[in-house]
Amino acid sequence: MAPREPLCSLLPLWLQLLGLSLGLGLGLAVASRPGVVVLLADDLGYGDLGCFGHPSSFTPNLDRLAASGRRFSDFYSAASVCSPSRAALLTGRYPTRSGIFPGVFYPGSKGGLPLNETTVAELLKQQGYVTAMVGKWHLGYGLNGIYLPIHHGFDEFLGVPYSHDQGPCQNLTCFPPDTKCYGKCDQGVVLLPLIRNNTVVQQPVSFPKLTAQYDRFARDFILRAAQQQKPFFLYYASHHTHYPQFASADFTRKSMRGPLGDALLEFDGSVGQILKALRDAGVENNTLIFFTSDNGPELMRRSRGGNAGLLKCGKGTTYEGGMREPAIAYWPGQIAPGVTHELASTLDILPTIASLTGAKLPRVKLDGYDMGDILFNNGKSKRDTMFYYPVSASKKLGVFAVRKGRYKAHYYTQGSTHSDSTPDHDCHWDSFLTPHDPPLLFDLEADPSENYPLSSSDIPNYSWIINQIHEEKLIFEQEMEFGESQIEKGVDPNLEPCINAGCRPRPTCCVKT
Ligand code: CSN
Ligand code: MG
Repeated sequence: MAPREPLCSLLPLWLQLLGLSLGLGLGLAVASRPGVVVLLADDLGYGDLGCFGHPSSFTPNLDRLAASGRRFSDFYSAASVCSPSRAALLTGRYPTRSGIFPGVFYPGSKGGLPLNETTVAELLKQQGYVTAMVGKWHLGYGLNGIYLPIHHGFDEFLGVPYSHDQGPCQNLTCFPPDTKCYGKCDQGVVLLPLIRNNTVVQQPVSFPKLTAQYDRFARDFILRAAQQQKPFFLYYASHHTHYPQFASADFTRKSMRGPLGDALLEFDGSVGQILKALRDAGVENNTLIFFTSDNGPELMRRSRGGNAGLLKCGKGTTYEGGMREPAIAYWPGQIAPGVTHELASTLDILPTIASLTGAKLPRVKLDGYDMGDILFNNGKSKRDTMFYYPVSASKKLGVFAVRKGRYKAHYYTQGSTHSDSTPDHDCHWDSFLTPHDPPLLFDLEADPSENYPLSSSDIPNYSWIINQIHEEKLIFEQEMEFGESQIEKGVDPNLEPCINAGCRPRPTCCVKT
């Protein structure tokens, strides 16, 4: 019997060619659509990492990303607390536009990130990406979890919908793993829920086991995507190093820096796990990793909070320590190692990823710029300004500070409870709202610590600089449209996530042991 003809030789030549070109086209398209991983730390300050100068932190994996990737010296989040900062990261828009002010979401918040906002996950889904989020969300839960990540472009979610001090944590094992949590957390609300997609699967979460679960979820997602030859987007938002500090047994008492150091070490371990998963999946050289933090350190927690390094104040303020963050971009073979002093922001992540993947930008006002030139050509930033809104952003007061180039002008300053207990009184809650006319002017290149306000006797072009900044502020504020506040919609305790639907009495019945 004659050997069977291979199938393709039975097909007409034009069909074979079509198949070949389709296959090639798809292959190229897949190769040109890189994996994207965004790693976000919580309340981690500018001075907290070894690669940003901390003397007793131990972060070997992040240091490796920094050594083989691009480290940013002048990278900003768009807010000094969680919810607005995360909204900006995911949408590329100042959180005033999406209504994420004042402050942060609570377990029973009625509002959330509006569903008509376009997230980077939604953009990437349109490009054929599979998408997942793991960790802290903090952009609302709402009625039956209507604001969860799975309603904002993420195919899968495993995590906690808000901060882990926004529940009674004193009964939970925390740090070290066999002891109760140190310090106070919110009372009178449900125990902290762990959510998979939109189902509460554990309440309360087990802090010492949480990170291992997250890492396994992330690894499974990456390996599955690679196996299916799908481009993927992973948003890993760790609870570390937000208060109260916790770590699993493997990381407890392993750092030189106490509870925060151990929590940071565990976060760094997750970075190592992600790198290993990418390597095992064979996609490390086709994946962009971007690491940063959501806001400055919570100095009120003393040595259990983070550290802003040489920057002034921390979380909750519009000083540099509140919003300038450590950041690293890593992509072997695509991003040359080094440090960039170019101005950049979490606002720029969406436009950068869109440009990288050929995604169409959403047809709304965006506040971000493509960082491609900084990342891939060691070039200049398209960003020249950064606007600093306070936690209680209002149309009436507008922006508190503006950075343009090397100069920063403060129109208002205000301390914050989140930045209490440092020696600098300007940071504390009882440094009340103070207008400055003319604004306090600092040269952030010569004086990154904002120690020495400039006057016309310090620099000859003082008035010109003040005028330039003022003009930028006017234009920006003219174009700023405040969205309806999602946080002022208030709270309804019945909306808090509960593992026993319909149980009474709340919140205590929402527990499964
Ligand atoms: S945050 O920290 O969510 O990381 O910003 O856990 O501003 O009222 C901030 N706040 C609880 C928190 C409350 C937090 C606030
Ligand atoms: Mg935070």
